[in-house]
Amino acid sequence: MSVYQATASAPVNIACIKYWGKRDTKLILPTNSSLSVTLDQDHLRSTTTSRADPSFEKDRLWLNGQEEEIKEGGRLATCIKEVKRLRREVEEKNPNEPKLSTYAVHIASKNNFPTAAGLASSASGFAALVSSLAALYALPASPSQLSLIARQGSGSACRSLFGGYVAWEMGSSPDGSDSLAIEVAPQSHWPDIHALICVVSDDKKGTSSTSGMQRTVETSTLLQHRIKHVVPERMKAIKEAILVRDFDSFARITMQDSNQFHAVALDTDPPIFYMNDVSRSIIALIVEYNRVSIENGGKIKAAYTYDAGPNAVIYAPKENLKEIISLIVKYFPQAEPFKDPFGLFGAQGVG
Ligand code: 2P0
Repeated sequence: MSVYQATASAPVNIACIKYWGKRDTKLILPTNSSLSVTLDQDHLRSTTTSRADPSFEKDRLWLNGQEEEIKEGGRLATCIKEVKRLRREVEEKNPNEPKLSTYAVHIASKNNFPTAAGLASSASGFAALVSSLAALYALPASPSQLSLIARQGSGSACRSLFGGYVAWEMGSSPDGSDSLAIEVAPQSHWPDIHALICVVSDDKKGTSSTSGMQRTVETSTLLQHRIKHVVPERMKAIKEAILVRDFDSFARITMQDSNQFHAVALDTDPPIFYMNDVSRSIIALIVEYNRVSIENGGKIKAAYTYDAGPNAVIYAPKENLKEIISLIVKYFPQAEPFKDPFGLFGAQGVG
């Protein structure tokens, strides 16, 4: 008897231009395009195994060993349904293919980092889920096509289908068919950029991204300005910076966009605070580090960015990492020691 099973894994991505706001909450269509860097190390990944079997009674999913309900019409159910739809197309074209789309699937997924700590676990999770189902069903789909499905699991997940530098183009079609991820450049184009992740807290976050961003859409006037007048220009400029490997521009845009994302969170009613005092102190440290460099005729050496949580991600060229790590350890002596250079609190190559 044949066993139909496949395993896939996907890494976390960290946005430089932030996704925050939906114009369609069911299809997960964003109010602005976004751009991220996918991390390439083994320590921030989701790994998912999917199995189809005629003896299974219903689709089931386990996350880190705990069974999760697959709610009808919910995000998980939508992703599974959409991948099965693509499988049916394969079966219709090739009648000899086993009818896997008619079998229920069992899916087991695990993250090797804290869930919901502002470290984008839903991004790697849904990307790995869609990838493992696509492998199980041997779908002839490109990463961009799969990103259309992963997007419906969690918006930011569409960007984790690619390594390297990735854009999620917001699209304009009401059915979402052009709201997908594209590769801006592979990691190999600019391998010198590293991401240093400083885990300020691994507690679960207070306001989920999903509910927080809709509150922002409903109440923030600053968000409207951002969508219309800021993000389109920034998307162009940061893509250009990546293509010509201009770290100075990449860093300035990344820091500005992190600041504006947290400003729209603050402009939400009631306001949302994701950063804490330690987060802000790390910003001050990076600002000062860059100021001294520029004052001495140098360039920007590091860029901070924060997602929907207090943890800092610092992008920097590899040559500056040692210096940055020693600064952080000096000013935050209570921080976890750097157990290994690729731990949660350590240097990540991107890609
Ligand atoms: C991002 N974030 O671009 C931004 C920056 C958080 C801050 O994408 O509702 O978990 O599942 O589509 O993808 C978090 O939003 O939200 C996020 P849903 P998601 O990475």
